[in-house]
Amino acid sequence: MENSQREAYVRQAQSIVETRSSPTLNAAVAELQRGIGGLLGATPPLRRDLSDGAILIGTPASSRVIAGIGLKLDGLGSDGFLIRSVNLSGNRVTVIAANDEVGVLYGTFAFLRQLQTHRLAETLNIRDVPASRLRMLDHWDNLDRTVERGYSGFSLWDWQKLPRWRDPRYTDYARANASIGINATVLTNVNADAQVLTPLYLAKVAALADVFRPYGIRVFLTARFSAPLELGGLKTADPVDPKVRAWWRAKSDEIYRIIPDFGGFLVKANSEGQPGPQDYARTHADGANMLAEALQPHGGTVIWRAFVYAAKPGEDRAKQAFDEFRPLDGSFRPNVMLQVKNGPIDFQPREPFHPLFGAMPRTPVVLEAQITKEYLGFATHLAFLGTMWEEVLKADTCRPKCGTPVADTIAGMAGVSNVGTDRNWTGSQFDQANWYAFGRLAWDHGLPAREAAEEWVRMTWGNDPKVVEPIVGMMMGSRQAVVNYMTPLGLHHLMATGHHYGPGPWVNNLERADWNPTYFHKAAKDGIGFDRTKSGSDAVAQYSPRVAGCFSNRRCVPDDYLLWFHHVGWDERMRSGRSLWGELAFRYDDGVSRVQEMRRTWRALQGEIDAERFNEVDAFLGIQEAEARWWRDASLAYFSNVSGRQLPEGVQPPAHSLGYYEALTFPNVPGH
Ligand code: BDP
Repeated sequence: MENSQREAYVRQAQSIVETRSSPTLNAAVAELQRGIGGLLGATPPLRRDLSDGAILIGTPASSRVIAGIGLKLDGLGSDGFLIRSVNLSGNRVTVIAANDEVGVLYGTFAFLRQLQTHRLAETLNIRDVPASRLRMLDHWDNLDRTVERGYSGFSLWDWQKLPRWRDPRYTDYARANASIGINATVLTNVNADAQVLTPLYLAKVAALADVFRPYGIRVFLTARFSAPLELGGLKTADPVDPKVRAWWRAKSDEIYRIIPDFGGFLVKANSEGQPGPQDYARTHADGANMLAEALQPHGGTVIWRAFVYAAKPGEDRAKQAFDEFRPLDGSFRPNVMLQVKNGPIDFQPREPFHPLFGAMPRTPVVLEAQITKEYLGFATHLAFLGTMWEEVLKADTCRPKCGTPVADTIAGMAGVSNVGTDRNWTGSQFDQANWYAFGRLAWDHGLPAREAAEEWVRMTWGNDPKVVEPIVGMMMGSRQAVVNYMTPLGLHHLMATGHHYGPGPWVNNLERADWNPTYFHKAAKDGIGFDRTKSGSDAVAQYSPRVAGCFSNRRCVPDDYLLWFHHVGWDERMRSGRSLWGELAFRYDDGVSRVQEMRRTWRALQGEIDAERFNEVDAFLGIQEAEARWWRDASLAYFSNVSGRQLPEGVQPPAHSLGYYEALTFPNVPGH
């Protein structure tokens, strides 16, 4: 930072005035002191009285000055905040004010962000209110500390040492989350273990809740639907059985005695082996409402997942959640939310938006995104997901009318966490950006992904344009690179079995037909792609007529979704003028080239970035390039074989035979 700028900032940060101490306000003061001290080299002291250059923080209840200066706090809710430069008895003061203390904490982090990104204006006039009330991380953490789809070490929650030992990382985790507005955390895996609901574990959960509370983060747990059998010794978990209902009521009462601000339960039911109400011929609404009734007296929420498998055999996988839940709209209790994945299949590199968005007007819907990169090459592949989430948030549902983007249909966002015990928290330097961008977009659904990327780059790698521009550029193109080398043109679910590491387009031997890559791509002699129009599964009909009309129409459907919705002949012409086969090969090549380009861009930054992080990213990009080639080569070898076509002219042949790729095994990759 230039000296003149630093001096100007120091003048705006001379002291901190907090007139009432509380855990949350104290946390805000500590952030300001640490942040300003670290960034400007001068730690502002905490004072009782205002003087020039003071930062006054608080709520109308905590500060008489804030109550008296006529700030317009209505409309800010509990989480929104104002940051204002004001003149108070001749002193220039920065006020960070909110209705609730947590809003003050959010404002504090916003102030620090401005400072750290060198964008702090001399006269501040910021008003910020979150778009959604629920901004949540879902941990897929098991009680043995393994993490399902975790690529960053073990679970942070050290159950054995809790509740007595509160690892300082719990506080840092809460700080990081609060800095981006995350206000809820589900500690346990959706593939749930009922043990977490026992007194032994609840005491441990309570200790975590205590650490998180000052940072505005409420704790949720996953509830295993069969817990009344496993813990309560009942003979059934049938949601209409009075004993079962009484068990859940007593369990909720017990939890709230220990954790008074407990958030509620997240439930995966009747999906991938998880028990649920359908085991007793009841509906998802029966199950959710039973839990909701138990939580309701305490203000808790049930978050019910829509990621289910339909009972109807043979139904298109993409249609199952909609068919199950759409008819239930209006039958959930008010404290039930429905958590819907961004797309109708399963966290693929690209999916069209889930047709349930906008289709459940009487149910609060939470958008579920996957921050951990299960289907995007794990932690070593650089894929900035802000662009993916921006794409889905902006998608026009045309429900109830066109001009209604997904963002306007949701009541919250949940991100499957990528956080673990690795020193860098997320398994790679760049995966921190996905945690960051998730929080920022959950707070502000309209925030451009580029802006989230730039903020993060400035705070992580530096403010020099020599660094900012190339890195933001890499990030912005990175997800499309992955799409192109894995699943171009709307292809999906081509990953190898179980662990989902690497290509497996040939796999056709799984227990359920709709787990097989061959089911999803339907490649054959005549062409490739899943016909989801009227002539096929008619999944398009789940969208509003306008959206369905476009997706069904070859002239309207974007290339990005072509093979998601259509079965297309290998020789058919594409918008580019190439044949489909030519276009596929072109895209696979393009995916690899984009990674090579990222590598070159990164290499050119040598010397601008500390050696340790530079080398790690450089090595990871090397892994990504090799694996992008592997994806490209294996996919082209396979599709060339099923189509019976030679590679298009000028396309480099795969390094190995198809048999070679099919025979590869990976005993060492993280699995479930
Ligand atoms: C799939 C994952 C699986 C999860 C499941 C889910 O492969 O591990 O349990 O999603 O979301 O993508 O429940």
